[in-house]
Amino acid sequence: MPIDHDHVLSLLDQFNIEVPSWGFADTGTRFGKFLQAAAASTTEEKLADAGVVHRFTGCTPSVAVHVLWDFTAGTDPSDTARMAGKHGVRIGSINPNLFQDQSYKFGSATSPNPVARKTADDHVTDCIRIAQAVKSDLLSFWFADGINYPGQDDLVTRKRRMSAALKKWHDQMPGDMTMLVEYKPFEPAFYATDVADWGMAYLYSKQAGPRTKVLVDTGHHLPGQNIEHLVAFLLDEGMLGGFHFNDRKYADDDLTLGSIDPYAVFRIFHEIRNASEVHGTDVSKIAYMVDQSHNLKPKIEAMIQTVTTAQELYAKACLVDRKKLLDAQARMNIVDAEETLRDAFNTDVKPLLRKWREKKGIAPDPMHAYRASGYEARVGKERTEARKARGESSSGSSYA
Ligand code: LRH
Ligand code: MN
Repeated sequence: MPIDHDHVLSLLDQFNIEVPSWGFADTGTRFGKFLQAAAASTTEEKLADAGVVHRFTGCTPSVAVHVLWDFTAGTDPSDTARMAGKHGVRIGSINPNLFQDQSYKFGSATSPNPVARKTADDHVTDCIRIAQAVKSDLLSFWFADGINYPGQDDLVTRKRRMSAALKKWHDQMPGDMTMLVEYKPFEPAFYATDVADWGMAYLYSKQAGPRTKVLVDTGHHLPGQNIEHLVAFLLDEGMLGGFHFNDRKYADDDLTLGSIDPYAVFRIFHEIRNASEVHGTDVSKIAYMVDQSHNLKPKIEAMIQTVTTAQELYAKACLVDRKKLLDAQARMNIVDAEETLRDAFNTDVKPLLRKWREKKGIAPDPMHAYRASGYEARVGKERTEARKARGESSSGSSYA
């Protein structure tokens, strides 16, 4: 099948990926955190690193921020938006933090403790204010809410509290803002999580209001879950809001995209292209975001690797010969149908991406160009000095 390069190049033009501020900071597991000299500690350093990734990849114009990790109480959030602009990026999705406060021991919006529910409500009100100040139109919710033991709390009462809270926050948002509901089967709760799977997130979103969609974090599924199937389902329902991309072998490992199962990511992108090209579904508003913790890899290299891998797998999905696929499906010829996907997946798209980068006026090999820039060594020195000057040994205590 002749490859319509221009078609794929124009689809790549629309394929922007949002990077997480917390992906540039020192992160770890409960067993420890390995520090990197070049790790970002301050919000400005995280935005500077995001700017570097955008400069070398050309497709990461926005940065997801986590309110308690990236905004200091009492400071003007629009300063952060200006800072982002200085580094050639903009503030993307606003992530409320409804899991770190001590009052959230039994949950946030679902907690039997009214103090926790008030803390959560006040925080979300603040997040909506910040979103308006930085001109972000995306509020991205993840709830650690859940219980650890059977009988610990009434699951239905918690469900009703969650519905009421999401409905209130939906109606509180200005009309141009959308909110995403991210589900997760477990961790930190280890018996029941209040937003545990796509079905619960779907219903909570429907009940909250028309500007509420489901966020699929690829690491938030029990082993064996067919993620591209639920993506196809949510898309056809008009309920897919976005993704947190990462990879995993076991649980919410937050490894770099495509490092374990690139074909799985390709299959997700295939369903998105299929929904658009075969079923006419509007896929233009899907928020493609990365959510990873780079505990061992150099953080900016891990992010560049992730973004270029996502571009490659998306370009491959754009190459699926859908006319041939539909014909094989109609003939119920399984092998021919599967081979149309494998042909696309096995196509080397690096030449196409080099052509796309050439058109964008950026280096053909982002990783090579970044390494040649010497950025990591330079900021490693600067930030080690800066941390010393601030009397910090490492890049701070919080998660990111
Ligand atoms: C929870 C999660 C959520 C974030 C956090 C950094 O596991 O995926 O999206 O807020 O990671
Ligand atoms: Mn996530």
